[in-house]
Amino acid sequence: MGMKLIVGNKNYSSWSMRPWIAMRVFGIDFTDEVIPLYQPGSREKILAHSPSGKVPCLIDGDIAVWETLAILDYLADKFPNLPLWPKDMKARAMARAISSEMHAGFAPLRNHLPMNMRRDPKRPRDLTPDVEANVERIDAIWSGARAQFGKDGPFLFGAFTNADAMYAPVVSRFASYNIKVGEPSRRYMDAVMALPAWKEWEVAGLAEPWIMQNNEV
Ligand SMILES: N[C@@H](CCC(=O)N[C@@H](CS)C(=O)NCC(=O)O)C(=O)O
Repeated sequence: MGMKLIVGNKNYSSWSMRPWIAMRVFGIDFTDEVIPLYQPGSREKILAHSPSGKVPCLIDGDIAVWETLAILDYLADKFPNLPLWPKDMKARAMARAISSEMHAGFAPLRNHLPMNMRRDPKRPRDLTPDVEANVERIDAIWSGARAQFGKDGPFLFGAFTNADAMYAPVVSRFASYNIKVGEPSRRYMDAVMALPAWKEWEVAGLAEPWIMQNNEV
């Protein structure tokens, strides 16, 4: 039986987008199952697969992997010939560090600018100092990786890696809330949003019927 990725609503579930886009970009065969979040019965449906009660969760036969970074590492272990992490040690160290920084951090940005691909970017949104500090740090991460490691392609380490997957929902948020970043980061965002896998996720998200409370369009 093939692998299955349990995800939340594609319009809103930033964590779900990360392993999904990595698997698509790397051509890994899988199916997905969307569990709409925060509906009656959502929690039970998620708990049937994921003991943490959170999505994403990858099901590979009798193995279940939850937590986004653990899923990305599982895929790197399962497919050692795919460059899910950069091969070069220095680039790989940075890719893992910035991915961990994303996984553990940026709470103000995540709380203040929730992913919502339907949002009209022309609607203004004031940023708090905490959010501005997060934006500055991410702009520095993106432009720094691009300058140091990005010469062989448009992504953080040239070719697409798990680090790009970790930041893909941030690209979505920056686009949806019209967040200003420097030119190298802007070009990086354009490259991520031009991926066929991005488009596929976005089309599916925009077509979903579920609307969250406090949804802004
Ligand atoms: N640390 C987790 C975070 C996962 C997470 O917060 N997922 C959200 C959706 S984006 C979720 O499952 N929410 C449902 C709930 O909390 O009931 C990871 O890395 O995967």
